[in-house]
Amino acid sequence: MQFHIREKKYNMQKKGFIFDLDGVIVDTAKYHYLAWKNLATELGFNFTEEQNEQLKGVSRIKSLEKILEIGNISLSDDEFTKQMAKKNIEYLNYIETMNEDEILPDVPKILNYLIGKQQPISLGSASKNARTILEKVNLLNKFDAIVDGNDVTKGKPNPEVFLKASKLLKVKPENCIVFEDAVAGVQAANAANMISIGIGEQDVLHEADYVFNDFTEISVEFMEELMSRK
Ligand code: B16
Ligand code: MG
Repeated sequence: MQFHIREKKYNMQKKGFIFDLDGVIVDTAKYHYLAWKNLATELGFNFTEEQNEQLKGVSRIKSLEKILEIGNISLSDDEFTKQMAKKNIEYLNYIETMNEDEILPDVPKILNYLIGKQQPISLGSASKNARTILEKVNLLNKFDAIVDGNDVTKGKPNPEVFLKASKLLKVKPENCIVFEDAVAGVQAANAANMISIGIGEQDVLHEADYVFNDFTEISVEFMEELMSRK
């Protein structure tokens, strides 16, 4: 992205930029997968990388429900809670080793660009570990607001997470732009009446207003155009 060119062509407005975490800022899906896979193995069934795709953007509770469905296993409430806690401990062990090298391409560039343009920025993640991860990769201070799995009662595709972010940023939902890698997240952004930008494959994220493979494909002109919309 070449952010130094073309100054002041557009009349910029204040928008709210909301970033999902896993799959947009960092690739923690691989760590979720390893931890869930080990849990499945212990329970006696296989859990594939393909099946893991269904868990993107989905809360921890819903993830375990889906996995148990795949393995055709039912657990008592107590055992369910125990397994979820165990998975999270293992996941946190993987997170422990994370550093700035794991930030996805051009993410710092786009965050710094938006900060330079005084655009409000929020996180909008389903993860209860979001703050820990942002600290690990040294990005926590880039955000004006953080909304994560600890702040919501309804998971994506419910728009609660993004509506809370818009409130904290003091920007109306229709003036917010969401970057999401999950189908459920794109649906949540659309339900919130926000502009949805899918990060990933067009085929998968076809419900998004725009789709890019990653941030290296997003031009300064595109960002300026978004900010100049009435
Ligand atoms: P945790 P996102 C989501 O993060 C992940 O995509 C999803 O796979 C995970 O189950 C969920 O967070 C909950 O994570 O167990 O850390 O609370 O994509 O919404 O940033
Ligand atoms: Mg995600």
